[in-house]
Amino acid sequence: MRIGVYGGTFNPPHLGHITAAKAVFELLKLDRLLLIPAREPPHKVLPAGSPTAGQRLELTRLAADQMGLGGNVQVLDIELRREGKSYTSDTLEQLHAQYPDAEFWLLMGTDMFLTFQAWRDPAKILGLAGIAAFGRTQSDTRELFLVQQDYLHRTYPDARIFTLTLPHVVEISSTELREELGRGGGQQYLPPAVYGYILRQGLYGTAADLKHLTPEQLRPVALSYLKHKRIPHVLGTEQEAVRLAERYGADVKMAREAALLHDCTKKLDTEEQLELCSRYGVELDELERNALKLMHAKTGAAVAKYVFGEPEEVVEAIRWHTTGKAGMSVLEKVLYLADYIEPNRDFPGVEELRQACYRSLDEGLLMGLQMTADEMNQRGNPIHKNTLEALSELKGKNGRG
Ligand code: DGI
Ligand code: FE
Ligand code: FE
Repeated sequence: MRIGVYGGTFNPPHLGHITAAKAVFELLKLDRLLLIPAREPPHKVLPAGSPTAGQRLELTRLAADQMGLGGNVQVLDIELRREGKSYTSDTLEQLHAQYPDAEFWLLMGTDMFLTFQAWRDPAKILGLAGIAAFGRTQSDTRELFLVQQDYLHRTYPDARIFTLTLPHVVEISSTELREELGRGGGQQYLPPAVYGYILRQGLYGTAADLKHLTPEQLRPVALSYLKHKRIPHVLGTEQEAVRLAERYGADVKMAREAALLHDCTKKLDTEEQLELCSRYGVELDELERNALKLMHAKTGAAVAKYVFGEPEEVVEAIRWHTTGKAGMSVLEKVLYLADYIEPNRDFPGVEELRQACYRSLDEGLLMGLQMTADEMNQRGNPIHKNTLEALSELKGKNGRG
């Protein structure tokens, strides 16, 4: 197994790191990539006011998730947990013990490569891993790299060194990026979810008021709560909710905010859901306590209310987006159906459901609720009483009309 090891302070992880790591992953045909945030970099001190270790870990996890390599990229906290300076030689020793048969490649940019002989234990490092050094320009890679590569080969005859030019790698210095973030910029150098997490936590001098975000700020913040694969769904729901709100006269701003936040707790496990319930006083009924998939609507509503100060209409729309209920408002129906028919949804019958939604909101709602009930029956899952009440209310209306 070929494993890439990419260490750094990741303060913050940005598109420069991500594009380089992805390119090396492809070029070296790696099986796995390990991103390892350093606790204390050996060659510099972390600037004052840097995020905590836990925040840098989370930032790196969000960045890793954005690489689209699935489980092939992992973020390890082994350096964050080890006391003192983070030496690569120690880390590689630890990894080698864990994966004795793996072939390790150490990823590094120009600056690190050119100073490699000054690292602690270069001989030990080169015994445990090859170096994959990447430069951003031809001149970096050809001239400077050749001299250094020659030197290392003469000094460490068994060294494996692979140098690559990655012309499409974004040129960014973390120092400048941090300064730009403090001035309200920098967004273009970061994956949206990483930027959103920075805003959410107020890192690097960003001082966004979470209770009064513009849609342009709320969008990345909302994405920072999601797993990579759910991002298109939430953006699709936003689009669809805005469209339905315009058509049926719901408040467009509220529809947008409800859609962006509706699944913000979806990735949490049962224990984390229950923790939010006790923090925000969310009450669950018996079925909800036993169905993880039903909890996220309730906890998502609480986060929208207490973290983002959303108005009650938005909070309620999120609260009922999974089960529906009798007596739904137009905004609640809009979110329920936008979630169901957004452009990325692709299940048998979705086209009929879309057409029904654009003929009449209640016709769509009835069809959607019925589809959920049928599917629950097929899978042998209990149907929530709110869903049943919503259904019988709509059927009653239809019967009378
Ligand atoms: O969060 P999304 O996946 O975007 O969509 P959602 O919030 O509508 O959640 C759908 C999931 O919730 C789906 O896996 C089925 C589950 N669900 C919806 N209604 C019921 C339900 N599960 C049970 N047990 N009972 C229900 O009435
Ligand atoms: Fe949901
Ligand atoms: Fe959803």
